[in-house]
Amino acid sequence: MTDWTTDRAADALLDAEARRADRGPLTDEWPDLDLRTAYEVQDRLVSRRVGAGEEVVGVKLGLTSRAEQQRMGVDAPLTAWLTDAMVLPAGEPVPLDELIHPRVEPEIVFVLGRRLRGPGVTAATALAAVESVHCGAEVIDSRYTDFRFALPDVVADNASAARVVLGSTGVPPAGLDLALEACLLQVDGEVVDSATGAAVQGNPAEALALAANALAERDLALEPGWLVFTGGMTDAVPVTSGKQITAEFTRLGSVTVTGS
Ligand code: OOG
Ligand code: MG
Repeated sequence: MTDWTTDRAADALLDAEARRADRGPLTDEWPDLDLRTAYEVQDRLVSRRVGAGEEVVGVKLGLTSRAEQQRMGVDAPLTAWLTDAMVLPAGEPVPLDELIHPRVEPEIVFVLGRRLRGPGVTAATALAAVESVHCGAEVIDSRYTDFRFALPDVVADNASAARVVLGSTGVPPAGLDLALEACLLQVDGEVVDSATGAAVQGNPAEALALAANALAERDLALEPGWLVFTGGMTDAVPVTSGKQITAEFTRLGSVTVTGS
């Protein structure tokens, strides 16, 4: 028996975020929390946000690259929700006073031109629904102490979603080789990491297909106009006051995130 419910878990995570108070993993207190129930917590949490006036603007994938999976000790990709309140306009500093322990990671981002609904979506059919490809940066901010969690914990926590920054240059997918698209991650002008799109499930289009097929299992689809953040290509780096983190891509331009 447990006193935990999906409602109570969603409240606990929203409360941790609002108070900027990190907490222990849910699974410490709710060891039976399984993945299915964790997605229910995630959905509940996002319904609360929508009830408070936010709008869903897309999805993010998490743990699609080995770099991210190894760091977290978790070996499966997951999906989570993005709302308009999470979108940080390019050039605006990360509001450190609203976050717990934010980290930044470079991502390849799709903007959808058409609805994409699984099952059976392949990388090729997924790309056909894409209007433009952008570089991006995600600011993750786990509500769990030291980013320590098991897979159901991070799913419930909406995959640590906090802010997303979309690069301003949109490139049509035709003519891009997203597996070869490279990214240099720089902190205060120094290269600290690099990766290509192949780090993300072999190709970010595979991650997009994965998202469509995973959502279909819950009878959900990716909608036209939505953003899809395909997952960090490198390990995420902490963003602190005054620090400048730039992700520079081969064909997709660059995006810079600065700590306020
Ligand atoms: C989970 C979120 C990971 C990504 O792109 O892999 C993620 C976490 O590491 O806190 O957003
Ligand atoms: Mg991410």
